[in-house]
Amino acid sequence: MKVAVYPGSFDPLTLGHLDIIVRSAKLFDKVIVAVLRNVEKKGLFTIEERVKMIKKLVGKYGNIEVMSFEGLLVDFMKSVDSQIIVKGLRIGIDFDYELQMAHMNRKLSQEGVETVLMMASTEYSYISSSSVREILHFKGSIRGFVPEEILGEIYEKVGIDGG
Ligand code: COD
Repeated sequence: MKVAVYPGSFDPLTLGHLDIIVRSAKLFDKVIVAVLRNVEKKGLFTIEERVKMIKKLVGKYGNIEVMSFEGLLVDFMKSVDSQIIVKGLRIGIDFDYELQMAHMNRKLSQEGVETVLMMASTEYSYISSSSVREILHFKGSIRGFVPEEILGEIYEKVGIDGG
């Protein structure tokens, strides 16, 4: 069984992330969305909130799971018995970063883990969680950047009235 892991911060999950999740679920038997619990970086949403929102979105797919992890990604990969990391690529600088991470993770896992890079869909290739957070900071509308199903939770968290 081919189990792939799609790791990230997902603070919050965007339409670009969801697109990669759904597309990779067509390629692999199972996809685990792994939300990093980063003790050094607080983030806008708690890990529990992020996991809950993602679960709400992927519940209808039979082969997508959502989990959180701490520490090294390669250790998490081992714990779920997966050898495939999925990452999304938007623009050139994503490639530079992901190339380095892919080599790091391959070496750290003693060549037990491969990274599969998936191109972002053109319509989502400019979306990032950081720009979504910035728009929220200024109480702007994030409709069209994150899935409609989680807009309510996001607006409630930051105290925006409906958008
Ligand atoms: N369209 C398509 N893909 C996208 C889009 C979009 N609009 N936006 C983001 N993505 C991709 C990103 O390129 C990335 O692949 C993924 O989605 C997740 O994105 P983010 O921003 O939520 O998550 P990151 O980049 O902060 O996640 C970093 C990790 C959690 C993967 C990384 O820090 C990690 O593995 N940490 C664990 C410690 C470790 O093992 N480090 C490696 C050894 S040094």
